[in-house]
Amino acid sequence: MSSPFDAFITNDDEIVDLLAQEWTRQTSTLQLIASENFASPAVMAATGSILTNKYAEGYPGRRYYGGNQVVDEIEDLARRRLIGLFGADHANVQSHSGANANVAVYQALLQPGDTVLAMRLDQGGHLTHGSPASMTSKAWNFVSYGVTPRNDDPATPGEMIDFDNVRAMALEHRPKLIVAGATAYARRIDPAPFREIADEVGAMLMFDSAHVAGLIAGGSHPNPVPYADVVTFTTHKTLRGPRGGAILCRSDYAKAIDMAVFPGQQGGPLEHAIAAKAVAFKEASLPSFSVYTDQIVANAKAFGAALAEEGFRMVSGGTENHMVLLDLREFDAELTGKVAQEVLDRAGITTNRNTIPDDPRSPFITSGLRVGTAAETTAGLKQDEFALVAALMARALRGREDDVVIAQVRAEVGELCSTFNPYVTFTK
Ligand code: DSN
Repeated sequence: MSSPFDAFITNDDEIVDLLAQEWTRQTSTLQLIASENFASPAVMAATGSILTNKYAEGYPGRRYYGGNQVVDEIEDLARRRLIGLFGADHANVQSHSGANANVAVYQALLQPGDTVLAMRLDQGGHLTHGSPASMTSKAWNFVSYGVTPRNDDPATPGEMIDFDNVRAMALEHRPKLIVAGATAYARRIDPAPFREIADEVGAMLMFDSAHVAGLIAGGSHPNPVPYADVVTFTTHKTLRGPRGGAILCRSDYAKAIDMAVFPGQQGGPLEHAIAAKAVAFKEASLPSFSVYTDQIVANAKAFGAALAEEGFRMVSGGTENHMVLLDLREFDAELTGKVAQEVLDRAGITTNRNTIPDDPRSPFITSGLRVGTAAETTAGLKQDEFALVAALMARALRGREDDVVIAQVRAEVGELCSTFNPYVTFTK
């Protein structure tokens, strides 16, 4: 079957063919990558709109090119809708990605060499939180905090953000900026203790809400805007918009943030993506979006519980957001994240390997697997279906040497996907 969205590409057989292949992949396999989602046809239509043809360097009312009367209204609408969704004094919707948004904030608020305290990548943080592989660690002096040690007592689970460590590091290093937020952390991140620690040491606070932005918009997670000086996020994860980033900040920082994004970091903004962001912000303001985000969280809980029943260990013993971070070693000491990801790919279940706290294996191999429920919740899966997916994952991984087992799981995945097609769900 070919996608209805490629009907306009009539003169490029190679791309039409590849789009058809990707349509088949997306609609016949399960998408469990925690940072992915299915944007609505309205979001995709805006992304593919005539706005891709317009140059608009600058900001509404202050452009370096003519002909931006309509574009100004579009970008203003996106900014107003974003502020309406989360609060905040000022919005910048031009960042091409979450990574760009983070770097723009550092550029706006810091001098080269200033100290920043953020979560370490191998404890759940992001590359732009000062990983040695990222330019952020070369331009600024990052020091890091992590999670508490593993504790298998469900009453006092470990592997949670270690606020004693955050405070101790802040007191020792006196950072100019503290970064809250993570990419591989299944627990709710409370912004209040971060604000307290930032105030104690006179630091600014940035909350990177890339993963949970949709959960915040839907009211399923606490809003960091009242606590943080700056909030960054991506628009394409739980927020279910086009690929991109955005920044919210207090008015004191508005000018510096805008200058850092353009002309500091980027050239012409992607106004087609900005129009699509505006569409997504409107969708996220509807009551049905809260129902959706509550379902994401309920699905993750059910998914985690079913995976635990199958013998997987959930890092931190549970989940409170859209993701489950699995330690594979309890399930099978020999099974690496890399192999698990490859086996599940063969079975039609798309995941990503991930390091877990204190992982003895390299980031390329890993002992962990990260799964998320945002995309397949969009497709309509509920708790019972996620329990079935957990069983299918366990079967595929136990039978990974047996092609017949993999083929059987692949067939059952295909059956599930034929009932829950995200693109059909949207048009119902
Ligand atoms: N790549 C994103 C994720 O998967 O979490 C972070 O940038």
